[in-house]
Amino acid sequence: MFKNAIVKTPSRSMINGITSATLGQPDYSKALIQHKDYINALKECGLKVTVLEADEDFPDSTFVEDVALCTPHCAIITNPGAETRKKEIHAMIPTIEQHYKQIEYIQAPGTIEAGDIMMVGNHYYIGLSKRTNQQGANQMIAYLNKYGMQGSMVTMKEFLHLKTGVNYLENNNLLACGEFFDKPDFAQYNISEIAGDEAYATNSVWINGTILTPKGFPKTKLIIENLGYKIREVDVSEFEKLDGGLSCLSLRF
Ligand code: CIR
Repeated sequence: MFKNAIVKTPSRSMINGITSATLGQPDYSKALIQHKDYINALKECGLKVTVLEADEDFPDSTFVEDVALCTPHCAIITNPGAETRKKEIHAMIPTIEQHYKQIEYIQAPGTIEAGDIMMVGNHYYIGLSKRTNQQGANQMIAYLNKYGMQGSMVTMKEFLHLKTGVNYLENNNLLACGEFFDKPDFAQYNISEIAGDEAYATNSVWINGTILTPKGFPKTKLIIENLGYKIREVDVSEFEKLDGGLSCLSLRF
């Protein structure tokens, strides 16, 4: 079970965030409303939410998931692969220090963004994406081992981050899209395939028994319902315009 979440208010500069999407520029006022509802959803799942102030210097800094991995035993501050995102870690460290005694740091030339890390119990899958390299993954696995956890690397080429295309919903259930559907790494799980036209909804998140899922993806919603979960839909259309999914908007621990 998770107890805490950290989120960060979107900045006005988010309209200049990195994106590969062709959905147009985000509407800032709408993004703020959606972000508030996201916070409400986290609270409904029983989390105590720390809300960090917006930081205009970093357009993508609302996607806090990428800058730290918060495990039950330690937190690991990442070294984001995107040049414009590297310094986002500095504003996050003091907040992490309030929650963790054991904090580790990924060092260059290692890069890693925690959107590439999927937790399954004590095991962490690490996607080797354009943002996460092998040195970063090796450092991460060494830290996980130091605290009694395990990690393994997953090759990938289609998605921005690992969790853009695959997510663990607990109880052995996995949502997977595209290249991740038949990856041997995940063969042991009960995999539900998410259709290409709903790929964005693969990034649905288990929080204390409820699944947060993006609004507007009926086929995925049905799949999750049929797996027996309670669902909370959240409209995150303005973050989708920046390739950001539900999980990216919070650290949960
Ligand atoms: C980026 O490209 O870094 C942001 N626009 C989106 C980050 C999304 N984060 C995630 O999937 N964990």
